[in-house]
Amino acid sequence: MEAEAPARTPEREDLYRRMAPAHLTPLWEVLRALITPEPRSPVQATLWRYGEVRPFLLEAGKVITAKEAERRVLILENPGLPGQSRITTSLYAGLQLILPGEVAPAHRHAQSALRFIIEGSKGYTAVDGERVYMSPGDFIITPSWTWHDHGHEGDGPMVWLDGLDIPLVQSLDASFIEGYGHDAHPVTRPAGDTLARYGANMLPVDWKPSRPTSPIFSYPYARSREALEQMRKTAEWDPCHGLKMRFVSPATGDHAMPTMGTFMQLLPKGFTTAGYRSTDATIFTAVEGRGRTRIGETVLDWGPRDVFVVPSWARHTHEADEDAVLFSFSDRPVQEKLGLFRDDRGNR
Ligand code: 1HN
Repeated sequence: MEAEAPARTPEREDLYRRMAPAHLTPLWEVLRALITPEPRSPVQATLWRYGEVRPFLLEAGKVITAKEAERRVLILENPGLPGQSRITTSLYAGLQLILPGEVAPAHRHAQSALRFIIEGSKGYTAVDGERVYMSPGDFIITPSWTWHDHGHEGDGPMVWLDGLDIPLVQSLDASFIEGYGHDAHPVTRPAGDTLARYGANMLPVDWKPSRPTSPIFSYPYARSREALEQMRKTAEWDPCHGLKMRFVSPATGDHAMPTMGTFMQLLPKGFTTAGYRSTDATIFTAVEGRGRTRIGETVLDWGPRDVFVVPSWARHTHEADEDAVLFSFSDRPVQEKLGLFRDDRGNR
């Protein structure tokens, strides 16, 4: 392929001008921008410090109720994609606040949502009539087109990180949303029913999955953390990831959600990962520990509850100053299913 676009001669310019009203445009003028030799992302490596965001969230809690807002969320908008409500090209992220006694009314949408709990307890999300109580470090799923409302029966603010596949659905023009018409969907199952039914290494004998999302919608931190703690005893550290696990559906072994891959990793104190890059831009939040992530010239110093994003195909390393636990999510399941996912463990 030629390194530069063909020259624009007066004859060619005249042709382009005359074809434009017919909704025609020459490929050779745009080919190099359309198909790049490797990913060229507008996404910028960015960190949101929880200490900086939290006061704005609490202030938002004073100026609007969860009910009026529908969802009281501050969007984590990537500075490379201003005004687009995206944290990466394909994903949306925000920090949601619910205060004691509030409700976020029931609705359902085509977009899938994940919640990763940052602060507070005794808040719940109800999915199709089953309440799941949420605590810090828990990973919660709201599958596509399921009714969901949130409430808070505890004291103090409750905050979680929302991840949704909004831009992905937008790019496919496949968005639907519907209000339930009442604040809460009726409670139809006791809290804990789903985790017992599908999350105890057993499945109901003749049960078959009816949707591409995990039947479990709560992955409590106590269980994930305990697994990491047990596994560290063998000290089988991956040079690029430390000890990194993928959340899965117990029904299929596939990613827990069809559009978003979710991960939890342990980096022991003093560990520095080898350079790694992959085509899935990834959103991280630290649950425990402090450290930093180097992405080219950029250094992101993180601590508990901070959120940061690593762009597609950006080589990076993580360093842990203390035992650190990172939760992360990306569009990896989509890329894998479409045969697009690539990663590179080289250190150049
Ligand atoms: C939504 O339904 C939630 O259910 C959070 O908590 C964020 C952002 C855009 C559209 C719907 C929620 C959302 C959202």
